[in-house]
Amino acid sequence: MSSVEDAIVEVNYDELIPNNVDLANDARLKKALESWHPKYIDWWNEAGPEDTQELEVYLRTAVGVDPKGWAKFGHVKMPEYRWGILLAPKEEGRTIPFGKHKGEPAWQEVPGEYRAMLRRLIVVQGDTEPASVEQQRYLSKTAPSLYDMRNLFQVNVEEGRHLWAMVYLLVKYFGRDGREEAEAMLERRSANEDKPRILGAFNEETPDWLSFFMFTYFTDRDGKMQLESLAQSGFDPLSRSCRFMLTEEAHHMFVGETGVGRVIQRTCDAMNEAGITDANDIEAVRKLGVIDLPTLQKKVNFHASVTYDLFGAEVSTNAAAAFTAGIKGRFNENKLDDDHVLTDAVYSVDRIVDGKLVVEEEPALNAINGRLLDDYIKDATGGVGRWNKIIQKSGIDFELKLPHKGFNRKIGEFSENSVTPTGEVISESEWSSNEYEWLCSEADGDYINSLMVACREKGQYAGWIAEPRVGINNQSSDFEYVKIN
Ligand code: BYC
Ligand code: FE
Ligand code: FE
Repeated sequence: MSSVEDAIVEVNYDELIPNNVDLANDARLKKALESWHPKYIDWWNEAGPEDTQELEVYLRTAVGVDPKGWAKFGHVKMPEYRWGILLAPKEEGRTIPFGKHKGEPAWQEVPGEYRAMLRRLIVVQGDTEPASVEQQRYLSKTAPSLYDMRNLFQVNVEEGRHLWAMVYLLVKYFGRDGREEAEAMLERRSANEDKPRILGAFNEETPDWLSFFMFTYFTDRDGKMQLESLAQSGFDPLSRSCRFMLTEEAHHMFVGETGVGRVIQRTCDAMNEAGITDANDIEAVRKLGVIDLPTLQKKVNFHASVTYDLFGAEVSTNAAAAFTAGIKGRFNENKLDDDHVLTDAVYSVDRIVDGKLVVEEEPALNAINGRLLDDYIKDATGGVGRWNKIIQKSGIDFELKLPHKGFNRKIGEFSENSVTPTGEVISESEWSSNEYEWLCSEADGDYINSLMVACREKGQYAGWIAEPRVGINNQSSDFEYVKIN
């Protein structure tokens, strides 16, 4: 690639597709992306946020990739949002950081022997992005405030941009089959029986705002872990794409963590005002029109466990092959202190043998997914602790917990067993009779739904959620985040 490309840090907005990849000088790529663009807009209008074409939304748009000042804010209509292609700056002399090609120069083109593997990973990553937008299609109707509505749309347009990032890689580096994969991204639909999205969690519903906040806390965090592992890739264009995507991802998890935190705050405040001290008195708390803490725990159980499944089987030869090939690394690979080849290393894997939880050593290469899941669980613990601080400070006796790794699993070591949130192995019949102690029942869902009424006045917030402490981009909480004409 030319040194011209390396020098581009500012994004060129004069072109139809803003980019820092010197699109103007790559006629074939430009043509392919310009023909994909209208199909993308059709998809957005058909499957993206419903009836929102005329709304003017206070969005950030990436205008560069300098970590200190990469975004600008302004009101835009979403179909006119400038979805662009942005890569983190190239690191001169970068080498492949792990696997059997460790130390060789990073690949600037697709290595032939790993083409199929690389394409598969890029397609899986890309598929999740539009899937999440589809899952969130109807939420704006019941937004608890303009501030929240704006955050939803911000997440949506950036997930759209993440799709662009993967489509760029497919179209630029994978020729004809890459173009076919790019089309297929717009054809699959979340939860569609005939052409579902690829991974389990992305075919689940996001039926209410509590689910949205939990999703952005738990499932966008899988995005963080996976993108970080792909950012280590020896295939440099993938690494650079993912590094920039991670910059945007932080806000998605912020929306989730603060969203759940505000729900907790409101519940605790309402309980204190009413003089209710027993957090488990669900009936009394619900009479206040707020979400009781045990129901929040059930939501945590659901979203955490379906997200655990997104790591694939803990022991996986696919993951071993991708690591050895230098295509997908571990979380923070560059900060780990070992040989980064792992030929003789071992890793502890939790599993069930004869009905009992045991820990067994596996070759570390085969346990790459298990390790990433463990890293994820550690990463997800922090925010749960901050939620508990809110409860504690309110003087209420209740503690939220992440469910055990084996709870409600459909994929991997625990998929054949029933495990409680605290990690007890139980029979199928015990599971069936207790399932709704741990996961939301239809009645719980109906209750949450009954609270979902739109609040569309500036500075107004629905009764089940506290106002944010700070607004977006230093604006106040009663700023007109969305102009509804
Ligand atoms: N559902 O050896 P296995 C994000 C399949 S989220 C359905 O167990 P492997 C975002 C698997 O595909 C991040 N199928 O696992 C968040 C394979 O099928 P094939 C998304 C599943 O391959 C919020 C077979 O089972 N990015 O960005 O080592 C909003 C055996 O596979 C599932 C990535 O995931 C499942 N849960 O790992 C917006 C990174 N799990 O190939 C966006 C790219 C496994 O035999 N993907 N299977 O037909 C990967 O690294 C890997 O594909 C996986 C699976 C980690 C997903
Ligand atoms: Fe994303
Ligand atoms: Fe995200």
